[in-house]
Amino acid sequence: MADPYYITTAIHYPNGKPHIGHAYETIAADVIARFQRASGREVRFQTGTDEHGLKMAQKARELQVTPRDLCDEMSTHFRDLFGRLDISYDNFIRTTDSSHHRASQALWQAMETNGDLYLDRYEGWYSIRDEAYYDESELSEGEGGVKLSPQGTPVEWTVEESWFFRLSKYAEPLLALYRDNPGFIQPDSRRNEVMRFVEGGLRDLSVSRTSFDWGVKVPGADEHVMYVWVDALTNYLTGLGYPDETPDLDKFWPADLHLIGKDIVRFHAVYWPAFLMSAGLPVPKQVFGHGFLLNRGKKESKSLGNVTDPVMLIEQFGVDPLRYFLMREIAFGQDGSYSPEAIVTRSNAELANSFGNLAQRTLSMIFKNLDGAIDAGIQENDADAALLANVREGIAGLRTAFEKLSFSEGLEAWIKAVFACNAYVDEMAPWALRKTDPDRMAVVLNILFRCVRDLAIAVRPVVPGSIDRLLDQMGVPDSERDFSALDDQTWFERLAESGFKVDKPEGVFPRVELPQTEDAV
Ligand code: ME8
Repeated sequence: MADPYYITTAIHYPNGKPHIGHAYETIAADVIARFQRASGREVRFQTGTDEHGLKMAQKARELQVTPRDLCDEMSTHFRDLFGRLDISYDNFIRTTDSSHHRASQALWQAMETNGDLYLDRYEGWYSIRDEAYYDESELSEGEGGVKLSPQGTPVEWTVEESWFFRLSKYAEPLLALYRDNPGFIQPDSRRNEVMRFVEGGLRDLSVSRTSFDWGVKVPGADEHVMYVWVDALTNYLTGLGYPDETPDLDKFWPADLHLIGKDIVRFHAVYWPAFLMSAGLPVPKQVFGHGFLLNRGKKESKSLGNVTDPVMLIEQFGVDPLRYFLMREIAFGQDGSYSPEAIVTRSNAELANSFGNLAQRTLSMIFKNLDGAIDAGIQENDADAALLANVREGIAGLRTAFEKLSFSEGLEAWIKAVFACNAYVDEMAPWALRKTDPDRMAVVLNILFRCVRDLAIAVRPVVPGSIDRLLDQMGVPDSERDFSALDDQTWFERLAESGFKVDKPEGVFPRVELPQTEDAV
């Protein structure tokens, strides 16, 4: 039986159209999901939209639409984008779904039964943009004496009757969790931040609001809606059928990985495990806080006028060059920058000129010089064996790095193996062998065919659409595109015996170009 693997992204606020940060996180999660599936795991991959809270209610008021209409419209944009990005999610959750209200209320009741909820009065600072409470000590002063949160967003003084969660009670159990499971929060820099925060002591958390009603109603206290983060975090359980004891809940909970951005680590690594402990549920295995994507080194914002629509990037460069660039260019976990020039440079150098060209040259020479036929009976020499070993090593490097979410490092190992193949082509010069030693040319081309197939399977989680078009041209069946196929030594013989012939190949990694004017991106 395949080992189950449950991965989630953050659920996104649909108070506007999706931005490049949403695309980045979801692509990374998709690469992980595809990688785990290719490794033989039974994967459940969930994403969605976070539709309640003051931020959504305010945005709807500003646009003079109902919150429901705003969510319906914007959530569709997220779903469309994820379709275009080839995101292989199993479940897209919307927190306005009735099943989610039911799950959130059940979790609330479990925390209440455990004596962790009480009614009191909240007085303190709240940031609507972050949907977060802050201590006075965390604030700084902005222009005109405005108080700002650590994220640089304005805060306002809030006074209202509120339910509280006994977060203070969980400081010690949380610290024990972090100590016993060093991998629970990653990367280490984020782990250290969270540990310092919890070591400073935790205050009870205000978990309901009465000043607006766009949220999940508190059971037995209808004038309260839950604090949006209480219901938002519950989405990870809702998607598995909670509170019913479903087979999915049994199989996939606790989650293997909550993939989120660095700004919301506190919610996932402090509040969420505390809620779960209170409700008597197991905590997730890992929370990974990735870095932020910057546009030429700057945070995108409407006031700077540098907001990029990810759909435009896909239309400009194609989905796979974008996916490859994001995974290759940025050390996962750290902040990273992107620009149209960087996407073009990376994609052309590695996808088009290196791997694409290798595949295209190989298939085209087999088509032209060997009548498209594959030959399983070849005798390899030392140089051939060395290349095959090099490719195996590159793929092993990719797999080891991807296991620890070091995508850039993994793709580095992979591209080195691609370079080795191209050096081999240049050295062997099969076009010259065609006249001098056609038998040796056949060996060289067959060795290359094997290398291309293996390298294609290895990189498939990153650029799935293009790789599937390539593997179709190579006669590799759908059922033989996972990592287990890399260990199967019989595939080549079976393919040769099947009488398969390479047809005139079509390149799958075309060169991409910069838009005519900067404004076009
Ligand atoms: O925080 N680069 O939603 P959100 C990389 N609804 N990642 C970025 C980014 C950037 N420039 N900007 C945002 C929320 N993100 C909550 C989550 S989960 C129970 C509730 C990431 O739409 C951000 O860190 O503001 C988060 O992980 C995700 O995009 C959604 O952000």
